[in-house]
Amino acid sequence: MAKMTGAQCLADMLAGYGVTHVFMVPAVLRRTFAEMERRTKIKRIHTHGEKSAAYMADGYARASGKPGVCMAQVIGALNLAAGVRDAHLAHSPVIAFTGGRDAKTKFRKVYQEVDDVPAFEAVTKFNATVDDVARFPDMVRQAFRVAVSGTPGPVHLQFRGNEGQVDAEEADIEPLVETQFARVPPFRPEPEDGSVRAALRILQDAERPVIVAGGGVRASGAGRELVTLAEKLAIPVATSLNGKDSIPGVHPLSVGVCGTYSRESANKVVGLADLVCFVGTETGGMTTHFWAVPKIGTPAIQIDIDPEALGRNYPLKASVLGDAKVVLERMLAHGDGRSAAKRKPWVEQARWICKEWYAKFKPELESDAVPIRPERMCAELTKHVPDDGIVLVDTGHAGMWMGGMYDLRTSNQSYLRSAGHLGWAFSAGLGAKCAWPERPVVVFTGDAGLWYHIGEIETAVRWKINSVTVVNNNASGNQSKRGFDRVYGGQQTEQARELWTYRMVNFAKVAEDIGALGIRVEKAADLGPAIQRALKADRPVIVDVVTDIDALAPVAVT
Ligand SMILES: Cc1ncc(C[n+]2csc(CCOP(=O)(O)OP(=O)(O)O)c2C)c(N)n1
Repeated sequence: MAKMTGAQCLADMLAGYGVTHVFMVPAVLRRTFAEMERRTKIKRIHTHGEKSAAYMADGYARASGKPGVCMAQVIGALNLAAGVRDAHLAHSPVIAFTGGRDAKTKFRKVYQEVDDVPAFEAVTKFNATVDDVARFPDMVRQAFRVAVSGTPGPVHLQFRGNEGQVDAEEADIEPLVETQFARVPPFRPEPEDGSVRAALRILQDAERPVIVAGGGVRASGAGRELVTLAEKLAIPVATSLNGKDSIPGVHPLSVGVCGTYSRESANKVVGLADLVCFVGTETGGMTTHFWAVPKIGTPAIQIDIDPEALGRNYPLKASVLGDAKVVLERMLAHGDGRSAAKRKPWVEQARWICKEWYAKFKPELESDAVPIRPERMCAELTKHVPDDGIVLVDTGHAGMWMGGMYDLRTSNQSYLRSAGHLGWAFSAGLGAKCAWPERPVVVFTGDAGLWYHIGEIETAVRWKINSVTVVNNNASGNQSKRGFDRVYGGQQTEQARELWTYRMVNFAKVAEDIGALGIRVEKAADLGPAIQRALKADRPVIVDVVTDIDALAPVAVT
């Protein structure tokens, strides 16, 4: 083994694992950055905040399946931890590096220093310190292994020294790389044959079954197998928000997103089902509308790679432990297509429920109203997002509008959503575009969501990260309107609006000033052409859409 510095070793290992971009606010691992320039082609994306750096790494990771790497020096570590929280909630393989305490000086009131490690505990699968340069190879390998294995998730490594100066030291080390752990999934655990057959028997016996597909289907790359099985056995498919791209929304068996930020048709179909088959979903509160859809007690079966997920929230008739793609392949191989005939009336009923939903919302989806209706924005995006587009959606109202009203048209389109943090989508979209420069990336966010990290427009311009961000600009966080009406006993006071409204700002102008392309849209008829122009611009674009402050998304039905 040759002597090398930690910086040389880390730069070589990141390149070896196929990392193309890292996202950070300096100064951390400075020597590693210098070695990246000398030894690798890795792009070092210097952002306007650690939280947005973490979101970019998260968008990069979810869009590509490869770990996204973000970094902060000691004073930015908790900002970074805050940003890693969404990756944790979404099971996204983000690797966070921070600078941290040195044994020689800790407890002496070192400038900017607190013990940051505990803050990462709640939001990571593996949270560790690298105290000796000799540990670079094994700790970095472990970071990649943990991030992508099983149910993926974030990892934190704190390097000794407030800026991780341990990277300057030398040791006899080898930059070992295990490429198997360079992306999700590193393993495809085979299910027990008996468990597959037992689950399949229950599924085939059911007259009104529904599949609820989650983000685990995307992690496994099992969309095609899911749709083929649903077609073979004639089973409607609902998805979680995180699993929305498991099946195109235009597929005849797709009933939409179920749960809280959902489509009425999905909740109705799940509610009527005599059996629910959960695939790669943690059956959390959002997906089940706090365990009301389906009701606890509804017969259920579940497929997951994590044994602890099986049966956590719904008692099961059968469970299958394994990789989603492999399990669904096995079910397809053993499945009896003849059992589909008895489900014809059920599939027709599900289709009818979907048509009923569409008829109910058609006026808003096609509305020409001024200010523009958000539903019309969703319908225009359904039409204009290219066949291989990646769509990223913020939370709150953005999650409700797009979760319920937007449809993927092809299985090559991707849909990624904030797992709860307002302000995630714009930055995550930049990360996704770094991972897929050749695919169109379209972000949907509210104005409150954009404000969080609006400074990253400059990052996009500086690095030519050409995502398109469509802003539902109602000069407010109007999702909060209902909540404030409620606490004021039915109707809030005029003054209460100060709790959720903002100044109306022209984000197109702001974008232009920073060097991006800004397009302001005030009429619904201009939306489609604006999106098309943005997609062709080959520049970072903000499409600022002036919308109705009184438009409220429909609430979940049970
Ligand atoms: C970090 C964080 N803080 C607070 C919230 C609560 N929250 C959810 S939606 C929302 C307002 C959303 O406003 P905007 O993005 O403008 O969309 P609009 O409701 O106007 O459509 C807020 C404050 C959150 N989800 N995340």
